[in-house]
Amino acid sequence: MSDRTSRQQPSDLDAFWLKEAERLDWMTKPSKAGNWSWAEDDLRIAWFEDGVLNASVQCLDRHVAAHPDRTAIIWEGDSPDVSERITYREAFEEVCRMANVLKARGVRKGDRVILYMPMVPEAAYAMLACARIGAVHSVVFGGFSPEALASRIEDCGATAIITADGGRRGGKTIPLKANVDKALEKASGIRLVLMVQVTDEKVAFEDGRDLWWHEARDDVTPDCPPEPMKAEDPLFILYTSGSTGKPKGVVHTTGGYMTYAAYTHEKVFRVEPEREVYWCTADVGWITGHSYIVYGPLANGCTTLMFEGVPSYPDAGRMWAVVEKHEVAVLYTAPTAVRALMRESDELVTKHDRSSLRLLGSVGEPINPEAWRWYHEVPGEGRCDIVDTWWQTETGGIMITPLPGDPMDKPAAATKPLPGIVPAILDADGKPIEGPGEGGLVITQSWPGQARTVWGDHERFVQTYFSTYKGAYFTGDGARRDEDGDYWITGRLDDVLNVSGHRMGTAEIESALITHKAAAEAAVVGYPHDVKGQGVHCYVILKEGYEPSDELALELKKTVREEIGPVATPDRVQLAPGLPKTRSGKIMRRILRKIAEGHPDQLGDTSTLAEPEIVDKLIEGAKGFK
Ligand code: 6R9
Repeated sequence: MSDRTSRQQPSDLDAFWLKEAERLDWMTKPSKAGNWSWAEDDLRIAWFEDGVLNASVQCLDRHVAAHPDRTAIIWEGDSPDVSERITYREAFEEVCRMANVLKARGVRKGDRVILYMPMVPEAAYAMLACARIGAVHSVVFGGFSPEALASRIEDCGATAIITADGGRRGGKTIPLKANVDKALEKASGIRLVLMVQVTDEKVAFEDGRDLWWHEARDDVTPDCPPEPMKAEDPLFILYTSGSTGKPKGVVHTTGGYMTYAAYTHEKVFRVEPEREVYWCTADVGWITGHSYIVYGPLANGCTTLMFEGVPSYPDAGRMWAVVEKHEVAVLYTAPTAVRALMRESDELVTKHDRSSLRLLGSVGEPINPEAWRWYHEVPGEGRCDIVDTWWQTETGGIMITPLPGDPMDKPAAATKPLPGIVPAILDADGKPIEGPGEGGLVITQSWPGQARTVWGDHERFVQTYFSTYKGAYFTGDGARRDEDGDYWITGRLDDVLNVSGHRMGTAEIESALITHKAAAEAAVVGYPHDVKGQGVHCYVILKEGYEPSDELALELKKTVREEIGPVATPDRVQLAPGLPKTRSGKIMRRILRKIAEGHPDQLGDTSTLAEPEIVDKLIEGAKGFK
């Protein structure tokens, strides 16, 4: 057993990262590592600047040369009767074909391509096909609404979309193409909609714009030379929620991101590529799907499992059935799935053979010790280590995590940073806390996987991450360091919710609510939820002339679904007579949070409120919720 506390940090970071970059196949090797400044007036981040490479080559060509017949992707369908194995050679050819189709339809290096896909192998092909020709992909989660899709198309100025007729999830069909059509009534600039046939959904077809993949793929060759990309050319944009305004298009570039995805995937999961099956249950619409279903595992030549469905279909034993069927060695999933499954009978787990399992991973939100223990004891039979990996869309890959072989004596601790990552905990004045203590979690030195900017709004990037603490990247999370120097993530310090591992801005949900004609004002807070981690509690003030009713509350929930997507559906809508505001008009969210959490006795000082009597009415109104 290795001793966690002695995890080695390199003394020369640049030399360390330059060495790590050697794990990639460069067309031109980089001669230097980092070139960055985190000064507010001169904020720039570059890694391996003079290197030239192509991300798809890392994931395909070099493995096709070395082991063409190794399985690259195991695809498990929504239906338990359907699965497929795709070799590195087959994946390579499909990616080249898709790249050629995009090229033939005028997609060029630097163009933005939106992917709105179900969890089918073509989603991975589409990402890699864009990478192959130097187009910048932006995957939009299939659970987002046409409105959310439209705003992302517009924000990044995309010219093409790759989608499917529909997606299958838990026995239901999601009308992806119909959603695209709706989005395109609002967003302009799209010249090509490439559509994969997945379901038998009837779809509209617009000649000249729409194209079926299965028809187009036969007109092109399975060979497409990779576009030479500078290390700092963008690889993808991924939209994520913050505490203010619309979601931000986080930009990741080629050389640094690929180095970091490959490095962390190997370091944390230690997959034996020629033997083991690795399964990350995320959706490709999230950063976890980017780094740990597609780019990391494929760069390392692993067999990555892609699951189309949900853990609860056809029953809550599905995850373990898949582990058994494909002899999965490493399972990487989210606490929300663990919590949902632990409510079911253990027999649904134990009736499946899990002897192939070696390592269990957790990501996306804090895992509570109870869920950690169940995950360790029941699915993991007490013999599989757990890696509870803390990281973010903006970090590109895993940052702070236990490693396999570490003592498993601190359930739910993030423990130590990976070699090369330098975190710190700062107090309210921005002073570093040495030794045990709690405060804001920052990273003090750049690393290759770091996001470079916000698409089209560098100033917002600077403001969001580098203005809270001078000269440090602020994560938005709080953390505690214990006597052994181990880190524990305490949760977001800003107005970002984490619902079932999905990041959501309270401001976004508030804006969605007030698009309803009856809503005058809204305030959204999170509250502890047994399965989702956090639930969404909305306080809505109605306009003159509207009366509170259950129907109106339901309509408001529906409005959020339509504006953002099903993932953001509020758990509770409280139609309230007013909001607790200070005399200067600032909403006191602390009070709203305490009420939603069911702790009206812990409101603290309410003397600065303009109308203190509102509080009692809010407490009364919240009593109806479980
Ligand atoms: C990878 C991903 C990032 C936020 C992050 C934090 C929370 C993620 C966590 C965790 C505690 C973990 N978070 N992993 N909190 N323990 N192991 O999830 O990216 O969607 O950008 O969310 O999620 O609050 O700041 P993203």
